[in-house]
Amino acid sequence: MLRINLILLSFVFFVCSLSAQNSTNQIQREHQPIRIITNNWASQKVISHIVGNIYQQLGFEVSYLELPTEGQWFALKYNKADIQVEVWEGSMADKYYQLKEENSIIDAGSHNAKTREEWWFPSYVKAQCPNLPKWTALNECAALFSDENSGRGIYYAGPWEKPDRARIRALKLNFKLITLNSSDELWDKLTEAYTQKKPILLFNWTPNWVNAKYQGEFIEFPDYDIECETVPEWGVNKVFLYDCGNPKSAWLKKIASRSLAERNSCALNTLKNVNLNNSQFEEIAALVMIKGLTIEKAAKYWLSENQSLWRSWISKDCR
Ligand code: TMO
Repeated sequence: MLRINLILLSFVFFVCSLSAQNSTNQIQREHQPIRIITNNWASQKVISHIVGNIYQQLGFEVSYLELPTEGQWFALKYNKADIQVEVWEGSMADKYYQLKEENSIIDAGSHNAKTREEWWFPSYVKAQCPNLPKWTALNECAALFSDENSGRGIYYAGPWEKPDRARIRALKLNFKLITLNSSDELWDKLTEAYTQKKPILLFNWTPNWVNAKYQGEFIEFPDYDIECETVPEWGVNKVFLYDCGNPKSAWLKKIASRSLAERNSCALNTLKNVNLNNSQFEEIAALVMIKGLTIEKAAKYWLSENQSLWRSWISKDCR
């Protein structure tokens, strides 16, 4: 009898300690820092810190993980990072659809902002190349964008995933591509050219701060179509893909890891509510790029100026 009681007692003890351990695990999981991915352009960094500050106000620990856009997918899929606040259709749709399809990421909804990522030139170039912004003007004026005697133009790209070499080939453009390592390097090139009124062709996007300071236009390539990227016979080039531009009114999404969705509905649902429009994006980027604030100061300033907006994003699950 005593022996059976002892066995029973130790069994009860075992079960209790198991469930105690389970709930500590759960608490640890819930208190695991929310790992926010920061990329390499201004609005993305500031909005990451805006969301990070909101999470901290809600009592979460936050950490920031700086990653190039190509590196973020692995981190989200394999539970090394939790959120990305700006996923752009023009440069990231392929990877987004792939990971969404295999159920490796959570779509946390779109911003109201409509986006475009495309080749861009300052308006003063039109004086020398009046058929711009049409893409066929690029070959007529390639020499203007050249830095050598070859007459071959230069297009400056940023470190984002774009099939620009394929497009140059498909549209038979007499251009070479130079990839710069950061948005800062792009803007340095732009500022240098702009102050001397020299022709330049570079990657740009909207919403962005650039349009508030420099006048310019996107190149009008043949309109984007999904078949342009999948059906070689589509478009002006019957053999090669990518004979078109990027979408002109594209989405801008937030995404989260499955881990975050499992461990924290307050954090996930608050992210789902985060929503900015084009002019808000432009203002946020300008705080850093025109007003010269640091990323964290820009985030704090924006939060102090937009209290009722960001408070409205906090999910009911958080109370
Ligand atoms: C992803 N980006 C806004 C740099 O084109």
